[in-house]
Amino acid sequence: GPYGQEPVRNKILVARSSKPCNAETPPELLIQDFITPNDVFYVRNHLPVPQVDPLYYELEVTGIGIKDKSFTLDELKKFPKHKLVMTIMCAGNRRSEMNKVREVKGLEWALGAVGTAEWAGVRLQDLLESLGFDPKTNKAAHIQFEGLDLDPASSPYGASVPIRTALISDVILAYEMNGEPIPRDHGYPIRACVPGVVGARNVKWLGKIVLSHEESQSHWQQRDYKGFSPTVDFEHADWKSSPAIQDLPVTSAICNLKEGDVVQPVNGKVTVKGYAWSGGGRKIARVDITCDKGKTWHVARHDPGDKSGQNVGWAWTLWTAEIPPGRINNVMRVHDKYRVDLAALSETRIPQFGTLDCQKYNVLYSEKERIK
Ligand code: MTE
Ligand code: MO
Repeated sequence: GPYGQEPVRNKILVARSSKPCNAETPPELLIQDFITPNDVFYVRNHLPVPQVDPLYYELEVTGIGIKDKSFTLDELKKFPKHKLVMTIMCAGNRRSEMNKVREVKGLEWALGAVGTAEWAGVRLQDLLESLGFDPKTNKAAHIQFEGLDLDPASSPYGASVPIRTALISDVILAYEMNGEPIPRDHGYPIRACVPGVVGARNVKWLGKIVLSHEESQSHWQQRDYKGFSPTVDFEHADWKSSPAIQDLPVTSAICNLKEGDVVQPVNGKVTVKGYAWSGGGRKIARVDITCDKGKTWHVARHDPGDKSGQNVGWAWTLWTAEIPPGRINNVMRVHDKYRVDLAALSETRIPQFGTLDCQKYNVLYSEKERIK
């Protein structure tokens, strides 16, 4: 069947569906390192993973104001190689927390549909300029990306981003992930890496790029990945009335503690760890955590991030905070240990709702600054 050629996967990933494969990183592995190893990076597939022979692979590039051309993998690798340290997050990340507020359609992700890698490949702008693209005169409004994965009616997965996003940000067409050829699950041999925008636009198994007046007409651009008023459900959404999600808002999640965990303070403190990230290149300036509904705040420490200093805002911040448990509201004392109540450990400060996007429930308040 169509799922007979799936790659072998690390069993440590937490499965959310099997055909197609959707699986997330366990929380303790997310915060282990700034860079998420390839074999534990979350997998979000809508369709079977295509089998691509690198010898026959071609990337077709076409559209407004450029010469049409198909590039082989070798031709793509002849362009200057650029590196990009980038976090990718699925719009549905943390939907299971949102479901506690109001049930929504979609996979039951916990907080592990996110990860950070060093991607390397060709800058989209370099590739387009080799085809005569001129940013000053070009009339295209959108860049469409098409995957080589096909639905049962043989339509490919597709998405688009506004041309401005593609040119002001460091968009690359990656052939490497953390120094290795991109694994099949993550888009072998070429993947569009569009930093700061929702995972869904980072098209894997890239087969075609189109410069167009229009957005991608694919199902995933037009009738999915949009936000609506809380009372609108998936079946009754007026899809044309809402724009396609691009930048994601700021979010922050606790990864080392679960609801109901029993912890023993060390030197009178409980350690809390997690990640924080915002779309749009808005680098995390600070993470604050409250245990008393916002009366007092503890400033978290940023963990050592990308050593090469390449985290210009496209990647997450891992953080650690030490909190005196005595001040944690509603936390039950069990002898000298404490039972964790995550609702008491955090505040919802970033209300954001959509049928598909999440109201992030277990959030810390994160300050952010725009860097671009
Ligand atoms: N690209 C193709 N061709 N097919 C897909 O199903 N899924 C998208 C995006 N790119 C998808 C795709 C979604 S919704 C997300 S969140 C990311 O890829 C997931 O990337 P990952 O599996 O490498 O973590
Ligand atoms: Mo996604």
